[in-house]
Amino acid sequence: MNKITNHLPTAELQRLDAAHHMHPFTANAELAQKGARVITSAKGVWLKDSEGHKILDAMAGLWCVNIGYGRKELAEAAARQMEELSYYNTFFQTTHVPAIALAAKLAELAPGDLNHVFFAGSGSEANDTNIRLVRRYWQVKGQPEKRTIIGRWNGYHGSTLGGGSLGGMKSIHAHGGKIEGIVHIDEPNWWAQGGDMSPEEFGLARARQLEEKILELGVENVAAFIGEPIQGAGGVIVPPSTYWPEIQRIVDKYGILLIADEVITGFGRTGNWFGSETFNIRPHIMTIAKGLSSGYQPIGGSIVCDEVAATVGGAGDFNHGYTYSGHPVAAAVALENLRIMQEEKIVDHVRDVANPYLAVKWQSLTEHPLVGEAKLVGLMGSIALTPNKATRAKFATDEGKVGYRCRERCFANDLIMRHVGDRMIISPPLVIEPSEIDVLIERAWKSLDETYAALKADGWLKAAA
Ligand code: PXG
Repeated sequence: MNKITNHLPTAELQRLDAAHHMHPFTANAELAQKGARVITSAKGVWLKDSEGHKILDAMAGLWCVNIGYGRKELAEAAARQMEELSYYNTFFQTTHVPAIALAAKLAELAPGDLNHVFFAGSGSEANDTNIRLVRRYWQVKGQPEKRTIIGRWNGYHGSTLGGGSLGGMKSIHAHGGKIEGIVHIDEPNWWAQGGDMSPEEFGLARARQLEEKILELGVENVAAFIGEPIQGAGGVIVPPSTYWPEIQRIVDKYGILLIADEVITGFGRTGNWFGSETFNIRPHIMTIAKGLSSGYQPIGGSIVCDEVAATVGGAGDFNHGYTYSGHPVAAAVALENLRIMQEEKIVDHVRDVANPYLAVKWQSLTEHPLVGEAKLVGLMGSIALTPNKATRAKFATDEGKVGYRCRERCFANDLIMRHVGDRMIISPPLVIEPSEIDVLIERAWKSLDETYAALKADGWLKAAA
């Protein structure tokens, strides 16, 4: 049997990894020197590595393992589906039961008249679909010049050329460029950019940039606005309460399409099925991936409202699709994941148990000398590290260096907590229990203490001028 073995010594695995495996978003030569940590198995919220460490995964993999690791039911659903129908496409007037059932289930779960699903293999692919979908929509409506899409600086929508262009990460644009017809407005990041404004004033000001941008471009040229209800990869930036209502007002006023990228915020992450519900947003299209299958299979998609689906679907072929759109095995696994989420009331667990329990402890981290603000919505949280809380100062060292050191301390303490710049972020599996939250907080305090001591010793507690 051709079994994938874990029995090689760690150093040998690391050597092979360094020799042959190109890691995403990684300085590969640097990692080769150090050796990647080899993860071998996982159960619930816990990872195990090749050295036997038991690591608390407060990132749910990459924001995706919502129901926790190692659920046998999903493995069985995959095996059953592979035996029955391992693959068939949905391109040429055929369909299959898993894609039908999953599309119908998503139409039931999604708010409003988001009733139609275009499947993809990932969030990036789904956002590429969205670019073509909104441009095609306006073309069919007889307004082909309406094709510019407005996104946000520091937004993240994937790393295909389309997804990376919708996103506002300059570091991504710098590697391979950006497609035409996508522009960006500033993000609603009050902590870093709010200056002397109150969060509410700042939220309004940032949302009004959308109106300014529409007027500058001419509404006749604007197809859509895309945003994550909460920016995830950008550092768990929770917008001020005034932000989304104002965005919604502007979108409604000018009649452009609204795409809510729910790749992270979907499937319970914010304490509702979708972040759009948490923030009272009414998107025409929702991007989904990650928690849709809890990461057990790669699958994503766009959930599309009646009007957009009818317009695009009523005008002949839409020349777009992926070999694995609606892949039967991925769809069967996603369905089983959603069944578990519903039957075990996992969204209720987030809202009624895990969030309230974590919220108090998460907020108490602001008592630590390094921690400025602490934000938590559902089970998506961030803390801002700062040398001066009163002025919300940045460190004198390059942005991200302190965050990186803190992440290294977390790693050493068997806690996966990521850094984005000098913000530390969490997004644990939604099934996390209070006793596990205690461990998370204990390890976070220890890591912060160690970071603080190290910064102090190295003279790194200085604020930027
Ligand atoms: N939209 C959003 C909001 C995302 O967070 C994507 C689209 C793209 O999904 P795929 O499946 O193509 O990766 C994402 C993915 C990070 C990190 O460092 C975040 C993501 C992916 C990789 C790394 O936080 N989010």
